[in-house]
Amino acid sequence: MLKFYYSGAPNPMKVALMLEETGLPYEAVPVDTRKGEQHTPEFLAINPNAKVPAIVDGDATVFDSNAILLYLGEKTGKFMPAKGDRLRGELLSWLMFVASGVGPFSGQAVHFRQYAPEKIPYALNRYMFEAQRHYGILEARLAKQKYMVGDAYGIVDMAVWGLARLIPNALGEEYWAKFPNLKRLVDEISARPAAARANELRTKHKFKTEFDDEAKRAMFKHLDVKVA
Ligand SMILES: N[C@@H](CCC(=O)N[C@@H](CS)C(=O)NCC(=O)O)C(=O)O
Repeated sequence: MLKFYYSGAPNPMKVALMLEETGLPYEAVPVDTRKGEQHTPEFLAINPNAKVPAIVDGDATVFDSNAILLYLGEKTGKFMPAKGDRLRGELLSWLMFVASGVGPFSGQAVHFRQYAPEKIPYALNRYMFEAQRHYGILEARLAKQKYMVGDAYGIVDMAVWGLARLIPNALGEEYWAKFPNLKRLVDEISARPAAARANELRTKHKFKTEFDDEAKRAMFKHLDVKVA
């Protein structure tokens, strides 16, 4: 059976949503990143980048959330345009845009806003600006069409949902007002039974909640080294 290595964080939740949407049978394997389980040799053999999510599906090992969405979309033939469809290029562009732009910039905005030991105005301004600029691009797209690609709900919407639903925590509560169409999509997806099941999954395993020194040292490896 497909093994899904996960935690309740945004990137694994995109994949949990897709697994629940497709109805594929899977075994959820918790990786408690606050305890450092992402750094065990067993997990590094699955994802050398030491992050969740990852899946092992028979002979195939796939890591990085958007790569997994694409893999599962191709495997099932669901939630994405078929090979040769004119929308395939758009799908790849938006999927990569979310993976390489929205995710990293909003991640850094959260880091400098909530976790950096010093408040560095330059870093805060740059990452808050870039996070908003990226969400603004999604907002403009969703002002013109209901879903990110074509006229059907699919894997890019799931990728967006995983990250954008945390806008209030990541950027601030007031930011929803700037992105009404993004909020419309997030709310629509969150109301789906598959999203409820994905959220419920997190309660099946007990993950550490404290963000203590052990958690910081497991997730922020740069704290222990000086490279600049
Ligand atoms: N590009 C990766 C990023 C994965 C990622 O950042 N995962 C976070 C949870 S959302 C994680 O594992 N954090 C633990 C750590 O950084 O040690 C993806 O899209 O899957």
